[in-house]
Amino acid sequence: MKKTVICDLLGIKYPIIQGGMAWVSTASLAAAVSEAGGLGIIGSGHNDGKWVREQVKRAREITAKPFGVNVMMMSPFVEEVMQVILEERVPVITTGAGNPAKYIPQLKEIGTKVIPVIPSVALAQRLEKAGVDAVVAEGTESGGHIGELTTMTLVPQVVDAVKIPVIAAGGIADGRGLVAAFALGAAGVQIGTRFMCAQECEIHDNVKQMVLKAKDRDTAVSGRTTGHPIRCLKNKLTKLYDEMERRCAPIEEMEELGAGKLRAAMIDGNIETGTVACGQIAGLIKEIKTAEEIINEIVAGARSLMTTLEV
Ligand code: TUI
Repeated sequence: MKKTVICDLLGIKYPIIQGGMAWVSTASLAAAVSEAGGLGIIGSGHNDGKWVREQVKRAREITAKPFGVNVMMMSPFVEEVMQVILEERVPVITTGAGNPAKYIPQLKEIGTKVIPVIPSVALAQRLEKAGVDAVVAEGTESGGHIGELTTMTLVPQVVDAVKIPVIAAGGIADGRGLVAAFALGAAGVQIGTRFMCAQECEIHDNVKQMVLKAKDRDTAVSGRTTGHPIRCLKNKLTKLYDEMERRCAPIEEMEELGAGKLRAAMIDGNIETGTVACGQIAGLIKEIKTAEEIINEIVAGARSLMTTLEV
């Protein structure tokens, strides 16, 4: 498999990063992905510093390989999560839903690589100036909190606008997606939805089965009117959001409705009334496999495609 600058930067075998999904990417999944040669990421979501420290310790019991933590910048616990990352000397962080610029100097001081997830060229350029090591350019095909541009349009524009490595995300789940990302100029991929169906992923089985059953048009975006759009599998909750958006319900009412719903889906298995954050590529995922099988399949698929295409 093609070694890229991302492999050297992060000390990994394959340029495959697992998305740091709130309530989904616990130590079990992250460590399994890292063991298999990718970069596993613990998704801190709205969890506190204590939870993050426990997950980091659990991951270190399973693997000696590098792994990262995703920091959700809208979380009320950002400060303490960053503190734990510094104390535990986590080698890599990704960030979502905001701008991590003010934390960069401290993180760089201890050698932590900082890789923000960005939805636009302007933010990629701003963060390059602030000193980040790479960016994840995430298209609107992704699950969870999303931007507007597609992966196909965002990735090459970011690649042309910055000098740091760009990792493509959004709509990628197999070897074809990895090769397509290389063709767009990316040095690697971040994959979320596919890893929801990894054996080591600790989410409720109801969610895994819902992803396996999903077809191409089964996701919906809720909350465009609130300024925090989120892509999920369609269910009773997304229908309720649609109805609220049509009648221009107050933003506070919609945000209140969303509170605690991601946990309700991912942990408790409430797939009709919870937030089943999921990307548009769900329709491609047909089986539960181990993280190692998923990574090996992506790498083998990309390898044979690159030979056929002579790239
Ligand atoms: O962060 C994500 N995806 C997420 S976070 C999440 S947790 C959640 N839980 C309940 C409701 C809502 C969210 C679920 N999924 N992806 C990375 C991402 N970051 N996508 C878009 C962005 C982004 C958006 C704006 C990054 C930066 C940004 O800029 C803000 C600024 O300060 O300029």
